[in-house]
Parts: sequence; structure tokens; C-alpha cells
Amino acid sequence: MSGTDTIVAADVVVTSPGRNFVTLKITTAEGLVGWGDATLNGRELAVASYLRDHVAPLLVGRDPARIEDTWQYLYRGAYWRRGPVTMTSVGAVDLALWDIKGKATGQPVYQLLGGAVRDRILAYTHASGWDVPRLLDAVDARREHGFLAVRAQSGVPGLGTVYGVSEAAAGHERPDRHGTGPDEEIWDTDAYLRHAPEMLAAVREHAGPGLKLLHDTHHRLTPGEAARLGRALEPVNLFWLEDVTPAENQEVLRHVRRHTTVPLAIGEVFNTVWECQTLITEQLIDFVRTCVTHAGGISHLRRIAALAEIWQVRLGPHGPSDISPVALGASLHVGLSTPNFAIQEYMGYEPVVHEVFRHAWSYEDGHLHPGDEPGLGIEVDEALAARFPYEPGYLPVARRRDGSVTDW
Ligand code: GCO
Ligand code: MG
Repeated sequence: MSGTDTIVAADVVVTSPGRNFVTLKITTAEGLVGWGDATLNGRELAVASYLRDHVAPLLVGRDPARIEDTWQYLYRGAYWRRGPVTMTSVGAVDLALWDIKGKATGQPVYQLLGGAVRDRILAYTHASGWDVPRLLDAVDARREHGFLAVRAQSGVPGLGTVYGVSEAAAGHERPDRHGTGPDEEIWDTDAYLRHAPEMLAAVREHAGPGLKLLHDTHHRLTPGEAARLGRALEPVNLFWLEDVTPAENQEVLRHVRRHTTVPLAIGEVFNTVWECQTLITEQLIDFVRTCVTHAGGISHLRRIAALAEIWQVRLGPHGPSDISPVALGASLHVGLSTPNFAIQEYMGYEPVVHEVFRHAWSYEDGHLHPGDEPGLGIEVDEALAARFPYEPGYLPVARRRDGSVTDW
């Protein structure tokens, strides 16, 4: 790219190979194509419209090499800033432009980010079971596949379906696809708090001390409940306890931090460094979970990483099957080149997803690598993608036993 290239088209590909994905395709006059993930699970069409109707017309004619200028232009120029729809859209443009810059220079993006600081990236995956025996079987299966780090989630006695428990093949992340609206689930915190310590202790007992064991509370506790759970789980030696309490008010984590040393991870629903700022600068968390899809792309994730590094907070980006292989690849380019990147979530994908999104990144022996293809190393098979039309899907809604809505 001579610095005289220009963007000639920005198109949005919505496809649903097993689940909905939204991908931005930017094309330049010199024939370069860049891809950016724009998937916001359960609200996909909002981002597709933000990109198609409001961003794409502004991109045509711009210099694709000016990644940071385009980020500032889209972030500040919209006036209405932050939030998941806006930042997923900005992130998609950012990923696509980094992809183009890599292709123009013949370099994998991690080389443009300063080169590798590690040889490979530790991965963690999900194991779940409706009861503890089936959870232990799932943990064993993931370890047999080479994973050194596993997130364990189980059903809760007395409850029906709860977050994080699915016995579908690896790579199954809700929503369930139907046009009628969210499933509703009953949640009972007391039953969960009675069950979680013994469930996780059973996993630790079964797996031994070497397994990096993670658990996701998924925003469902109050700070006081989170403090009690954290203290109860200290003997289990978790790698991290995730989203212990809703963190829109970041200051409530001060209470949790005062009462427990369990490592805390928060950030997957955050979209900019400003939502994580207090958590990081007051060291209220050990890991920040923001991801390239929903937090403004590679350019902004690196800002979050830089702030986190000053406070010795490490990155453990969100990476379920509802961010696309494009985003996973982009996260791995950041992971290979960022000193305080600790671990990458990786649920895997159903086989058809790997066919639609052909990628250079790879998994082996509990670790991931972005590959050395120029750019992000992912190409979308548009003809195959077109065979999987969008289907409305909703994340579940949880209600307490008294009928009031709570966090799912
Ligand atoms: C995780 C997340 C997911 C989210 C999902 C929402 O830790 O991977 O909590 O399970 O619920 O990404 O779309
Ligand atoms: Mg989570």
C-alpha cells in the first residue's frame, strides 16, 4: 500500500452457520480486502445497520492506512460514543484495516504490533455438566484434548437450565435461535452459593492441583455474596473467578477485594478503557476480559492492555463461540505481541464455522497461535456464508423465584 490506496467498498456479511455472525468486509482500490468481526450476540442486526447505514458511506474514499485516524474519526465523529453497538462497529472497522495493512505489507499483524513476545498463547475452554459427575467427565474430555486451563460450570440443584451449562458439542454458546424471544430461566442465588464451593472443590479434588481452574459467576451476585463466595473458594486455588458482580459501578469491587484474595476477572461486557479504568488503577481485578470485537478493535484493546500493564493487571480476553474466528484471530495477534496477555478463552467452533471462516490460527496442546499469514490470516467464504441466512436469536432472561428479573 503506497499510502495512496483508497477504500472503495465496505460491505456487511451476515451469516448463520450454526449461529449468527456479522462480518465487515472492506475493499480497497488496489484490490486488498480486510475482514472485521462485528458480532454482538442477540443484537446482531443493530451492528449490521450501524455499519451499513452510518459507517460504510463514510469509509469510501478514505485511506485504509490511516487506522488510528479512522478510529478517532468514527469514535469522536459519531458524537454519541461508547456502548456495545458503537464499539463493536468501530472495532470491526479497526480489525479490517489492520488486516489490510498486514496484507499490504506482507506481514502478520502481530509483527506490525511489535513482534512476538511469546511463542504461543495459553488457552482455556469450557466444561459443563448438569451435575458434578457429568461435569467431571467434561473436564476430563477437555484435558484429553490438551487443555491446561478449563472453566467449570454446572447445574444447580433445584434449578432448571442455568447459564453456562450445555451438553452440546464444544463450541455451543447460546442464544437458542428462534424468533419468538428470550427463553426465561429461574435463578436462585442461595441454592447456587450452597452448591458452587462443593462443586468446584470436587473438580479440584478430581483434577489435582495442576489444572488451571476457572469459574464464571456471570454477574449474578451482590458484592457481599461475591465476597463470601470468593472466601469460600480460596482453598480451591482458582485461576480466576469471573464477573462476580455487575461492575457498572466499578467501586463495589472494593468491598469484594477487602474480603477475598481469589483472583478476579471482569470486562467481557465492557467496551472501552473507561469502563475498566477504576478496576485497573485500583487493582480491583487481576484480569481484564475485554475483547477485540466489542472493545473497539485491536487499537483500543492495546490501550486497555497498556493501562493494565502499569498496574500489573493481565489480559484474558473474551473468546466464546459467539465471537467469530476473525475476532479470535485478531485477539491472538494481540496475544502474541502483548507482554501482559495471560490467557485466551477458546470454546472452539462447529466444523461448518471453520469452513465459512478459513483461518491461519491454530490450536495445539492447550495453546493457540495466530499463524504467519499476512494480515489477520482469515478469509471468509462468501458463497458458503450466503447459504446460512440470519435467524433471530436471543440470550435468555433470568428471573428470581419472586419473578423479578436478574442477571442471566
Ligand atoms: C464467557 C461469557 C459468555 C457470554 C456470551 C454472551 O465467559 O464466555 O460469559 O458465556 O455469556 O458470550 O453472548
Ligand atoms: Mg463470562
